[in-house]
Amino acid sequence: MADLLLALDVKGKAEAVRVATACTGELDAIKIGYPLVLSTGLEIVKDLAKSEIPIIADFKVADIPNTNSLICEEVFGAGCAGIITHAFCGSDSLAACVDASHDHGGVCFVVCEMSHPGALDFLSGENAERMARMAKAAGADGIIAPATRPERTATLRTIIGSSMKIYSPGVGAQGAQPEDVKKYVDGIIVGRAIYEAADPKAAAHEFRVRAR
Ligand code: O7E
Repeated sequence: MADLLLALDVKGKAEAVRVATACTGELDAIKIGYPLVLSTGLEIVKDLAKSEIPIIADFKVADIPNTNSLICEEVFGAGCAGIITHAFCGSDSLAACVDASHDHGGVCFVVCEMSHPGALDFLSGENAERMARMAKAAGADGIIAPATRPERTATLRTIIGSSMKIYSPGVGAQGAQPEDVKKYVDGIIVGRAIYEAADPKAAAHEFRVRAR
């Protein structure tokens, strides 16, 4: 049984609020990232907060420890409940992000293996497994692992155990189905298949039911 996270990669406040409002009652969290925040500013977090579900900032943080901490301050100061970081900058950068998140009462998720074909160049295999171990050692709240490669997500689950969460993108537009991964993960991340649907609420409802 997995939660449903909407990847709200639309542009502008009006469209973001339209989709989020349409999906009221069908989502467990909303993930915002560069496409939306660069078009609206971080104030969009306050507008989306009316939906009363957690807002997770997908900034795939990847910098030196001090910069990562400063990014976390802004994200949590704006009202986000969580942040998503990369791990490939190393254990000190990752620790800074995890610690700053916890200092602000938030959660930190770590990208380990990505969902797209190009992930096989670097962000997969042994590298992903090392990053999953690093995420666990850093005290992260969870990892990101691909719905498009469920067998890899299953492997990463064995590394992190059951005390950390896995959120999994790739369902819908990238071809994966909720049924492919729901037994390995705590949440599926769905973007285009919901926000581009003629009826986003109906689409969200169907994904939520299928993820259960
Ligand atoms: O393909 P869509 O439209 O369903 O959108 C998927 C979303 O998940 C989109 O925001 C993309 O940036 C994100 N994502 C992936 O698609 N693949 C990954 O490997 C990782 C992410 C992601 O969200 O990383 C942090 C969670």
